[in-house]
Amino acid sequence: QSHDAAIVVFVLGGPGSGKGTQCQKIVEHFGFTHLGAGDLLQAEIDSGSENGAMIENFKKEGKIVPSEITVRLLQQAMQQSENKKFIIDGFPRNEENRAAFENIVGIEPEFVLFFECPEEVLTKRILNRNQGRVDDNVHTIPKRLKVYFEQTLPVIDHYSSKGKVQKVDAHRSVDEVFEGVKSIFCRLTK
Ligand code: UP5
Repeated sequence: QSHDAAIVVFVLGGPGSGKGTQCQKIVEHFGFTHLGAGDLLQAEIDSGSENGAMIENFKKEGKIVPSEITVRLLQQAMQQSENKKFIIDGFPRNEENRAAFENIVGIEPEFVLFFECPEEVLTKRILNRNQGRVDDNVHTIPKRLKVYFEQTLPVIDHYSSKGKVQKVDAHRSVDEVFEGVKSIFCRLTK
């Protein structure tokens, strides 16, 4: 199955900025298929695959899993889907991720949805979540934030320089954030 006609939107923002929460609402309202890079990696851990233990160690340390693994999972999920419209959440997290996706999958995003949120709010949200994630603790959160600032913000800058970034203030209620998201999707995906 060819993906020449696939539409991809990347969703980026710090850990806890609300990417997953908003992606669920985008699926309901705009008929996209949601591919959470972190969710696909977690499914690999849960399946007990040979890479699972290695992936879990990266996650515990807040480090970015080697691109070939994540890109392969994303590509498989896209090929298995009937849909041609994808929101890819939490990816690309560094320049290497970005280059690997462009080289292997060969698709440029329509645009990049970027959730901006103060660091203290991110930390509070993650600590409040309390769902037993291996990386939601005071040891890993600062590492996740550091990786985000040092490695993911440059990816956002890259797309910004191409005029592709749609920024949303994520420090508001879920519904208020979605109002912003909705107007962007109405404008750019019709
Ligand atoms: N919440 C959400 N919106 C809110 C709002 N507006 N007001 C108040 N509360 C709000 O939300 C986080 C929490 O905040 C929830 O409790 C929610 O109810 C509340 P969520 O929607 O889950 O935010 P999200 O941005 O998705 O947060 P998450 O922690 O999942 O983001 P991460 O980017 O850290 O997680 P991800 O799963 O993408 O990655 C985890 C790890 O996997 C990475 O650290 C890395 O080790 C690895 N990874 C890779 O190596 N490569 C990849 O490509 C992807 C992941």
